[in-house]
Amino acid sequence: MSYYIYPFELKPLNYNYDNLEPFIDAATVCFHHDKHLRTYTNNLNKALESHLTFQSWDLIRLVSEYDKLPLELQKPVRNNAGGVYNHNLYFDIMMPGGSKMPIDTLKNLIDKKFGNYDNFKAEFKNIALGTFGSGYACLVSNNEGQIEIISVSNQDTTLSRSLYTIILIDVWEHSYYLKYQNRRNEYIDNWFNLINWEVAENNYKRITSKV
Ligand code: MN3
Repeated sequence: MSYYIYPFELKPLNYNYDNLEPFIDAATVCFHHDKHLRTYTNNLNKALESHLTFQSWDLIRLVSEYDKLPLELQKPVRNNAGGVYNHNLYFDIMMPGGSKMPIDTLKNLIDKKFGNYDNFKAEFKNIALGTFGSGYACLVSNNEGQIEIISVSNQDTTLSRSLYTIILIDVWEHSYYLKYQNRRNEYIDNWFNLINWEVAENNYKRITSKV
């Protein structure tokens, strides 16, 4: 069992369900991780169960190259490998109480691109609010290490556009509805308090050292 290759295992949280309160409530974290993410994980395993050839593809390859799979596998892999990949990033990028501000390289890049952190937050929030239906807003880097904010729909990932995610927010209703109902706006504002900028910085360094 592994988090990154078949048979996929549910990646545990680095915190307790109630550690993200008051910004995200314990029930939401519990359902989101233990039910929603578990379902994506189980469905991904089910999709690959009878396809021995593709069981050796790791999670990154599955989400990046799903269009090279046999037709009947493309949709289940796109949705479920995407679901596993996006949720692992989402849960990993949060920490109890957050770490307040970007650090080091990302701080400089954000200041350079957006002027300051408040402007960055405003633009990120706009993209998250403007994501129609279900999806994610993502801060990404391209191959040259240049950052931008984009939106992806459903369980699409930034990898299929050769962009690499540094942080992302899940704006599917299941990520906020229990506490915020239709107030996606408030959920986004509060979510900024949970970002672990050290993990973000490490994500960026991993991206730029690899490419
Ligand atoms: Mn979700």
